[in-house]
Amino acid sequence: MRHQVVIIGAGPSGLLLGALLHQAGIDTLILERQSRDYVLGRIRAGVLEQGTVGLLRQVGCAERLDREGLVHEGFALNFNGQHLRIDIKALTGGRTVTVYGQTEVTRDLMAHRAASGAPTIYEARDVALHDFDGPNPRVTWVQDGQPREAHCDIIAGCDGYHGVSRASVPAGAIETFERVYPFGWLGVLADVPPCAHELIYAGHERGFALCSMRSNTRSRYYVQCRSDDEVARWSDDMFWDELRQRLDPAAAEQVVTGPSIEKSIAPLRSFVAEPLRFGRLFLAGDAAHIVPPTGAKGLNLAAGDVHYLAEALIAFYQDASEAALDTYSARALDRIWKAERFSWSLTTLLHRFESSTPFERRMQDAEFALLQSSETAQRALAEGYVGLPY
Ligand code: RFL
Ligand code: PHB
Repeated sequence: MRHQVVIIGAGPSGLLLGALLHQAGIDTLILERQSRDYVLGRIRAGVLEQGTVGLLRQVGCAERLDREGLVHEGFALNFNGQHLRIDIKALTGGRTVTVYGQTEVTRDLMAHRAASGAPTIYEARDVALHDFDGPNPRVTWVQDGQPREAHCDIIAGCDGYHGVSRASVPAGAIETFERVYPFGWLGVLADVPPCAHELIYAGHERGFALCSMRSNTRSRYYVQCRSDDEVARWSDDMFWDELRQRLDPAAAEQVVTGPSIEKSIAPLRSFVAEPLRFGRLFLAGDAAHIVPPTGAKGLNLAAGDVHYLAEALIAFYQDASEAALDTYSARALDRIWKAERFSWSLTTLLHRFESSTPFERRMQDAEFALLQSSETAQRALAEGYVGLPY
């Protein structure tokens, strides 16, 4: 079996890369460890930057997104009961974000790939990467109990934080940077109307809370919890009580409660691996970096990486030159580090750190006060939120 590019992972990074390369006539194989249903069962991101929406349109995979996605022109910050709306559209010269779940993006990309006839193998076990330090890499895996092998020119590691791609790089060739936050997010999905038309990010003595949504009838809420917390400890009633306590009274009053249809805890982490290229292996998306979800950057950063990587691979095949491949890592990392800074700073502003000193709490207060009084500070926040251009 031979393919030009073997992509490891059928999350948003792998599927979007597959779509961009297919459009350019480049033949790809996607290998995914999980089943299709398992991948679609993970509830994750909800906010898409314009650049991400643009890429989905470019590959012809935005029909439902354009119909069902909710365009947001602003979001709210609640800070110890004070309310501040960030008018992202006015502050960024007309840019907006779109609320459309990662599950739906993935579902649309899966259907698009199936219709294109390009191959995806789900439940590919024991995926292993070989010989990527030379021009003829190979990938092996086990399918229905049988060993399989594919030869290729390029391996794209789009297999998330726990994937095999980054783990296959010799330790001396890679440098990693990491901060693990001492808390997580407990998320609840419920078929109730959202408490507000726009997202609310709340910083409170009791901890952070976020009011988000998937549609006008489905809400997604989060509260900061202990990192060692367990979902089983949280009844729905406890969750709704805790959420309302952390919001300003006007927002709390609007919260419509109902049975949760999903409840999970996500740890918070900042992580970057450098570089993103190892011979003929390229990392993209969560395989290369993690941001805490506070800035809604993870999926959008993945889309940015994939944009740069697709451009470089298309140039590689068109010009028979590695020049564009040589610059992928530096181009992507420049944008990645800025998004890391943004996500870290919003996380630091809005969460309660048990270890924080009185001085550090006053710094959080001062940061919020600056946002309240300075349009320049608001603009910097809005620019980070809508995402940097590619
Ligand atoms: P994924 O989605 O993890 O997909 C990787 C895929 O690779 C497969 N895989 C393997 N396949 C073959 N062999 C192996 N050995 C393999 N190991 C793993 C996995 O099964 C999987 O299918 O990574 P990708 O594609 O890079 O996409 C990244 C995004 O999923 C992630 O950044 C976002 O979900 C982060 N995120 C958010 N991002 C946003 O842009 N906006 C948001 O609003 C937002 N909210 C969130 C989030 C992440 C969250 N959690 C749960 C971490 C909210 C939460 C709660
Ligand atoms: C979500 O809707 O899941 C969501 C929205 C914004 C974030 C993180 C998660 O910053």
